[in-house]
Amino acid sequence: MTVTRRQALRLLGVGAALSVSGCSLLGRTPLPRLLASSAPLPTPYTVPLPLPTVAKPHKTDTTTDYYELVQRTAEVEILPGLRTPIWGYDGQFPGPTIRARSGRRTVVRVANNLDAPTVTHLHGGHTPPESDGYPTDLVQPGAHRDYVFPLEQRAATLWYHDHRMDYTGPQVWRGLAGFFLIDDDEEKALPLPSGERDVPLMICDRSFAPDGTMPYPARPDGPGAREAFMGGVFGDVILVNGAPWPQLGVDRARYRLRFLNGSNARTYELALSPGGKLVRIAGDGGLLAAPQTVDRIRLAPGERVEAVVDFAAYRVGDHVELRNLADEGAQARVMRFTVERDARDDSAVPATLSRVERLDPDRAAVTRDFEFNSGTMHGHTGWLINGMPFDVRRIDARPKLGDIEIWRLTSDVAHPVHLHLAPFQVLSVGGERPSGPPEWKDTVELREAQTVEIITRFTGYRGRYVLHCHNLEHEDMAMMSTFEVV
Ligand SMILES: [Cu+2]
Repeated sequence: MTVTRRQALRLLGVGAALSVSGCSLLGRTPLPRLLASSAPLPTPYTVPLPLPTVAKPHKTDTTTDYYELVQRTAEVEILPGLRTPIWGYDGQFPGPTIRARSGRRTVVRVANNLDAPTVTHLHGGHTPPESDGYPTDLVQPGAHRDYVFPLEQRAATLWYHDHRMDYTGPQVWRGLAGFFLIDDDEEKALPLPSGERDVPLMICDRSFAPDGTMPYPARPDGPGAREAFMGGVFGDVILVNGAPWPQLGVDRARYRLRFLNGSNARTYELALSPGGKLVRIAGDGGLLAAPQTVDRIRLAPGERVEAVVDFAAYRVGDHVELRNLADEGAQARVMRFTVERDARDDSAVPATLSRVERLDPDRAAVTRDFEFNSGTMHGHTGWLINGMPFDVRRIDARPKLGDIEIWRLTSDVAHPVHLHLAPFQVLSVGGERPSGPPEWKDTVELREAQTVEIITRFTGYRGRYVLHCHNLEHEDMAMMSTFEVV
């Protein structure tokens, strides 16, 4: 990987700033601040995998389903025998799963019973601007807001989570996140595993104090303290659907696993042990054109991948571990499946899943550059886009409704970049075209000192949206930019 002189100088500049807190970049990703748990932790693979409850609409009519979620504090048992205070949609972590239908309007009333303002964003939603969760569209304590989702989009695994300006990291850490699954006729017609064999898996890391609380580091307001946040906040316990290193008993049959990386900052590289195939069928933006058999899946914060695993490849009694190859020790463990019984399986993974249009770069109206770098803001170090911190008074791009555009994203260190409103396709990574057919995404990982070109078409709605880093501490440290579709 080549690092330009400019990038090298920039990295050295950051290194100098970080040396204040005893860290040094030396051209590498900033050292993560791993919060060590001091609570007693369970033996991995002893806690059963919980499944989030499925929300029920309180009203439906010919066009619309109406839901209501109440954001409130609750105490839940995450570590056996300890009570952990959380902030949750309906007091749950993860929040209730919303199962919605493509093209069917879905209205979610979010009532805020917390003592802090919130913002809710439907990640992956093709949503009008007033319901997209712009970071300053606050719902104050005691108030509520109706988020209207037309869902004129294909089937996909989406999720909703807090998006409050400067506070998304701590508010998601406390539990404000849940699944939002969209289906459609095309997907329903496929013989993919369904029902109990369609399993959403929200993976995130947290740390625990002896009393069971999940402390988030104090806000880094002073110089020095802020630098400790530069890499993002990392926990040492891997949770799946809110349970530490859980285990799930499975049939000898195919399962559709919907992986979501709901971590603040941690990237995973998922693989099965003692080996096994993952058949990728969908990404952030729904079904791929054709399944791809892989032996590992990399997942940066905010990204989703759906994979089918056929547990008939194992014997009854076998344990199949889901490992994280990106880490070692306890953080290399994610969860474990235990193959419990033979069972009938009528599912299949068809050779053709969907049709995915390829956006043509020759039709792009404009190419824009966005550089994701650290820099100085308000006298201390922060994360910037094109040298500027997030400022709600500034619009950084004005794409025209209906236009295709190429956005060239360049990083200093690794950043998972998320674009609201417009799903995109990756055109190139480090100058190379990705192999395989195009797929729709909404979050893409920029590795260290890398340029990724994405191509997108702005459809549906005019208005103000954001592009930002989905490392939530980077986002809170101003790595966000407003664009307005005109
Ligand atoms: Cu970042």
